[in-house]
Amino acid sequence: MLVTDRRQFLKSAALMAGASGVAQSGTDESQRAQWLDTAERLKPRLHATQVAPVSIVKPIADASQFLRWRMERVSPADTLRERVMRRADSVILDFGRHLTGHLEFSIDGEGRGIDAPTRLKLTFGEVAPEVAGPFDPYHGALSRAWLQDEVINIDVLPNTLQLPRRYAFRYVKVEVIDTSPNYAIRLDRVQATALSSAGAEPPPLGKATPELLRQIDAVSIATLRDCMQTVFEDGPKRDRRLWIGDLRLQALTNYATFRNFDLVKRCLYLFAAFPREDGMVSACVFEDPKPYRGHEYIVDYAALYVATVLDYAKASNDWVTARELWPVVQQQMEILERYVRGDGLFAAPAGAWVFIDWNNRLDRTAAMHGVFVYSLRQALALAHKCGAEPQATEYERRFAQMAAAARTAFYDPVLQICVSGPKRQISWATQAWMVLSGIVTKEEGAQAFRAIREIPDAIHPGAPYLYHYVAEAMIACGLKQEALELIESYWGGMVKAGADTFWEVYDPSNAMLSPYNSVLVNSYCHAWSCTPAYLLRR
Ligand code: RAM
Repeated sequence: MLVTDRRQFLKSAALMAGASGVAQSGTDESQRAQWLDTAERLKPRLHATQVAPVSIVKPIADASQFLRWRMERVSPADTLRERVMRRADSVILDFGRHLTGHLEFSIDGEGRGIDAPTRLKLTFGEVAPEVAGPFDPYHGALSRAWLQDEVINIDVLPNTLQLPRRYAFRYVKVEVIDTSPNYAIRLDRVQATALSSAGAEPPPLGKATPELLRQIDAVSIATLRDCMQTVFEDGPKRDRRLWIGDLRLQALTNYATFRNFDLVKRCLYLFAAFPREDGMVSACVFEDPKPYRGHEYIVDYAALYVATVLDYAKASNDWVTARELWPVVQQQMEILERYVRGDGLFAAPAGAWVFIDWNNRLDRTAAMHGVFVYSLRQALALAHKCGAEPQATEYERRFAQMAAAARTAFYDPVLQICVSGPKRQISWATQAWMVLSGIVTKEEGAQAFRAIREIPDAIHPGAPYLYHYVAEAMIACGLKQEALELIESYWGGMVKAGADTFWEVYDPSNAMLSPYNSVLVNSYCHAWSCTPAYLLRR
């Protein structure tokens, strides 16, 4: 059969490639099945840590707080067992830290005969607002089911329960919806099992590091720890899945902290195993009930898969994996190259999802061009390592052409800044990617960052994902002190606002910012926000 023949051909070609050290392009079904197998063999066992609540707390509305609430300590958590609760009573437990995991507790009843079930509502919150007020009416754009609440009916007392779902939380609110008026209930032995594949904590930053930076580092590490499950999840509350953009930043931070190389390798193979029919990697992958690809394709995420492979190989020195994944890398470049116009400018097809940042006002043309050129450079380095010299030559030629085209289109020599789109929009995203791609020189980049600081209506980043690339670009053009100041003010701002883990979105001037029309569904432990631990160790 033709297909078998083709597979045979590819297999023998791959074997030949292995012998000569030259990797081949293209992937086939049996190869993808093997990659899935590799990914599944690397699935980690999670470490479990028992965490007990530390306090009973009460939310107080407080306009001076960024999130509009502060938690006041009422009593130590072990006073819970003395608390007699009846219909409409409630209590909020504070675990003193963020965690991803399960909850269990015991419940007993006292009074005249237990003649009715007990109905409890449990609400889990990463931050105070989630347990301070009701979730409903909910107007968010994403499913209401992401909000972490449950109603349970308990028929028999005493009882010990472990809730079946996994939650991401620091606070748990328990409300007694009903019991029989004949009796009251008491809760006891409330305990959480925190899960993570992160392993041993990395050493903290040296004592000479200023306190705020040490706190930022600790929060970054906690963020990464709680997102590290059987894949690098974007957020353990939401979306609980593997996205390329998040993976890349988590992996970089992981190399500087937990150094769990196998988890990155597993994730790279998961993407490789489930490309679209034309070979483009999907933007996200789900794990359950068995791994499958998400239905979204993000142009810049596909490009950044290339960098993620290169970063991994460099950090782990596992070039065998890089060579095995080379066909996937090459295919991303091939697919994306089709969007490069004759004049050397990248033009994503209409309707394609170019992410770059959560900011609707952002003109993404220059930044996307920059991401692609950046990826060309990563692909070039990989091509050399994989013995793919013809591709290396081609990438070099493309780089020269696209860098020159970008200078003409995006660099304004008078303003000494990069611009994007027909309205010559000035944004932080554009500067960051023009620097990281090597399109502007270090000196030009440094000047552009100095200039943009004086332009208040320049388009600011909307989320930590882009703030990371801004900081990274500042470091790349020698503005290390400015990058440090950015980390202190931006991520430090979240620490000062009480973050135990870094948030998916944070705009110091707008506490109500949500890409989903409800801050309740924002994730407050988010992968792409964990990078200060990496940036501070650079
Ligand atoms: C959201 C998630 C995720 C991100 C995508 C693009 O759903 O926050 O982290 O990578 O968008």
